[in-house]
Amino acid sequence: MIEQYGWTDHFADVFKDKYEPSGFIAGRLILQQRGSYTVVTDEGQVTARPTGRLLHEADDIGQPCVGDWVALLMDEQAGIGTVQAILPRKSALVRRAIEDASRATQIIAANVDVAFIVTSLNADMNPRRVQRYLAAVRQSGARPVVVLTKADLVENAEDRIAEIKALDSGIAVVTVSARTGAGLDDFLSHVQAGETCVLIGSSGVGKSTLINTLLSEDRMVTREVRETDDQGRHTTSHRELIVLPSGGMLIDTPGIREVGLLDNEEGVAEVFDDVEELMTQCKFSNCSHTREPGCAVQGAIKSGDLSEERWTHFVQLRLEMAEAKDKIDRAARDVEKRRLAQSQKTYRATKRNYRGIKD
Ligand SMILES: Nc1nc2c(ncn2[C@@H]2O[C@H](COP(=O)(O)OP(=O)(O)OP(=O)(O)O)[C@@H](O)[C@H]2O)c(=O)[nH]1
Ligand SMILES: [Mg+2]
Ligand SMILES: [Zn+2]
Repeated sequence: MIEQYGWTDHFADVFKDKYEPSGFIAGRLILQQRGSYTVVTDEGQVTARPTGRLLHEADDIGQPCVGDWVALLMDEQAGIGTVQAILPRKSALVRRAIEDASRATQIIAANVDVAFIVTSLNADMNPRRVQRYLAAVRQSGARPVVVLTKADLVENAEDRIAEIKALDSGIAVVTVSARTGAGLDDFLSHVQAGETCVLIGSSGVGKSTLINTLLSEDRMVTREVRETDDQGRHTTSHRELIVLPSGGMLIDTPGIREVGLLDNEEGVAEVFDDVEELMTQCKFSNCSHTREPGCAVQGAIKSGDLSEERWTHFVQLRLEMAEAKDKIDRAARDVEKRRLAQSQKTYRATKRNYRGIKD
């Protein structure tokens, strides 16, 4: 059963080693709603909740999210499961809102192979935003594919398609219309059996409609965009993984609310659990992982357990994250400065008025 959901030897090995001995069962989180999850296991679908401990640990790895492989403990009588642990993720779409950089990591989807960046060919299209999504997806090592929807609504799509293609030479761009069925085969060619794909993009671009069309049923709720400004209405509020008849999987997500949220804080980040684990095993706690004796990182590179490439990637990513954080701190300071300046101005003005009255 769970093979259908992308269970691989890799996860099976990890599970057998670490979780099976405790009597846990394996499952994939396929539906995430407020406070409760649906997990598919070999015995069928069960409702599950995370343990308090897991929620507590969520600061570091984020809470269990759609796409996660988890270890469950079943309460057979109640027919409910508790999520005891999250299996190490292969990849994760990470979101951190710019205004709360300190808050816990939020994961949009886990163990994703392909990220479809969905934008409609009419009003929503914004090449700069697509570029930001692309940069973020590229960092992760997940494959980005740009999906241009509502082809039936525009006359001359060619220019717009060219504009997107010009952003990045190797980029895959698919043009579809759920209305006419154009481009659906092209889209499906990117959804390999056994692979997990996620649809991301603004509200109203047609993510859920695309899934319904591929399933030939109204599985997802969809809603008209606002006529006045063509904006979506935030119809989808949960994250859900769907298996297509072809064997590939698609995760539907709620439209991203804030335009430009992706600027520097939202992206698909590869998860480097293994590297982080290694770094805790160095002889010296302040190891710089360059030439110290007993450095577990350099040791693993030498023995071939860790590729030089992956390490460099990790170091780069950490640097970028530090830079992004600096930027946020600077922005916060600027806001504070402006606020101060403003209140001083008000203060001076009141003082003047006060004097004016008195004099
Ligand atoms: N003409 C046309 N309309 C489309 C197409 N695809 C979707 N729509 C319409 O666009 C509107 C919004 O579609 P949804 O699928 O709800 O959009 P969504 O991306 O899931 O939006 P959120 O769930 O809010 O993030 C609906 O009225 C759809 O019928 C298309 O290919 N052509
Ligand atoms: Mg939707
Ligand atoms: Zn080290």
